[in-house]
Amino acid sequence: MNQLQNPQPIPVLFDHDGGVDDFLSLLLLLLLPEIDLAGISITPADCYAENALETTQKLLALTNKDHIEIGVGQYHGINAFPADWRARPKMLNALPDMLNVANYIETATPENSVDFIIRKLSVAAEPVTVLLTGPCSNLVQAVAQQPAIVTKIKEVVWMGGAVDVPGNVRTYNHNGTAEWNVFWDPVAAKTLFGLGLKLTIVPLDTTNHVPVTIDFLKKLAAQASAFYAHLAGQFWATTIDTIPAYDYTYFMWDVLTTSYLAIPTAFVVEQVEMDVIATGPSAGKTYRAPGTGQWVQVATDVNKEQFYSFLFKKLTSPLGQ
Ligand code: AGV
Ligand code: CA
Repeated sequence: MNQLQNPQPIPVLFDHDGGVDDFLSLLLLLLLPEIDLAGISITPADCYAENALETTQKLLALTNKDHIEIGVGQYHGINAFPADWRARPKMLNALPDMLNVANYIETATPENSVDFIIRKLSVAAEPVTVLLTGPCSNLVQAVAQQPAIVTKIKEVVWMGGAVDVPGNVRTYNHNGTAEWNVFWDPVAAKTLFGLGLKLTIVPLDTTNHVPVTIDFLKKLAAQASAFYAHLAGQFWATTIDTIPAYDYTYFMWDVLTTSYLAIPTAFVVEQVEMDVIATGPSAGKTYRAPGTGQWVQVATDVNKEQFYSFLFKKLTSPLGQ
């Protein structure tokens, strides 16, 4: 570790929703020396919780970090993810590298994510960055139950929303203007925007620039003798059949959002007054509301080359470098 560059790792609480992309984000977080992961909570949104818990525990074991505690959410949002999306990441647990993890810690009755977030923030010695790569319900419920924890939140960084681009929800009675993490619980999203926390969103506007490309995967495969590069390549390979159309293209949504913590200067950010539509055919739409909205920091663009090279470097390095 370069002690000069990283004198103090930043404390991060991570809530993810168990997608393949969320696990690549978790792997990246676990490999970043600039981050001190204070806890992981799961939202049962783009996954089934039992699969997501197993993958989370195995990644902790594979990075020698199984002291990190995990919470599992029991709240199910207003608009469920399609079942075939939710089932997909189960495949990760069938990959040889994951089947071969013998000694991982299995928690029989994990703490509820909301209680977990309250507990972790309450005991934090300094304000913590909360990273969300799924819906925001767990955090919003935690703040509703224990408002004092807001003083322990330094910043919320959320993969969510679509500001000046179309959304990615294609479902019955919806007009396509929302991004899925917001749509799952649009009421919570509206609440989150109103909490007055420092909030940075990484919406589809930015993530649309970083698809999972075969070129990137080929480059990573060439480094497959590095264990984590090999593992990440296997994970991404499970997403590649989502490619045929815009709606079904797999992007590095969560991985990009996670990278914001380590390479914020690679992003273009804009302060925007925004609001969320909570119900109806535009439920989950995040929109500019000048004069009436809440101030949100929006990552509107990213230096793609800087992002891909950062990611490549971290995934091909040994643990913690
Ligand atoms: O909308 C993006 C969010 C990200 O947090 N998720 C996937 C990422 O983890 C929902 C999503 C959009 N399209 C998808 C999604 C797809 N084709 N498959 C699975 N999930
Ligand atoms: Ca996600």
